[in-house]
Amino acid sequence: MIQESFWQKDDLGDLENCHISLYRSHFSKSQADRCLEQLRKIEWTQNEIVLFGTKHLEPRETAWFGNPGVNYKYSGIEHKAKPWFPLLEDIRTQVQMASGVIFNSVLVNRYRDENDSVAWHADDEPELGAAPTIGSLSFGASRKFQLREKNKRGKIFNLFLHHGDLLIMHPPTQQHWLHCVPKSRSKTSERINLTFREIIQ
Ligand SMILES: O=C(O)CCC(=O)C(=O)O
Repeated sequence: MIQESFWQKDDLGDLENCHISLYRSHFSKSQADRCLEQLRKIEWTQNEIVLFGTKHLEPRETAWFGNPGVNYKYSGIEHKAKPWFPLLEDIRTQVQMASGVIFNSVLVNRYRDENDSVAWHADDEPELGAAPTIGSLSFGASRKFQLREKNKRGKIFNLFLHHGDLLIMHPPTQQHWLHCVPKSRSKTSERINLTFREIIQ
């Protein structure tokens, strides 16, 4: 059963050029538990990223899956797609049905604990095209997800993504807004997040 809710206007107002749908518990607890258990077995990589000219280990682990030849470059790293496996194909079908968008790839992210994070960014690399839709599904620990407008020191909007929640970021969100998952101050267990994308080839 799909439970759909959108930004609560009371909390967030009308966010200009930000179009987001949030489906709470899109996967039931038992489905989400099964996904988390299987996704844990992925072969993870911790990449080096370059920040202000210095190399660092990315504070999370990732894996890139997609159709043959669908490669993706971000933070200076070229990711070669590993082939889909049955669970990932099933999840992709469900995310496609909810979003109405066909995805040819997914970046799977593993936040091992409260110290893992992803910095402010937009999914706006040229290979995602001018108007990308991102389908983001979360399993495991709840983490804070933040949004703020690009090029502005304006308000930061917070929401928590829980086990089984699906967030769709529609166009033109990536052109105008940044998002991040900050480190958490409280002790946090593992979270696995999947961001489905369409790479234009
Ligand atoms: O973990 C998340 O919820 C967001 C991940 C993300 O923004 C990304 O991988 O580009």
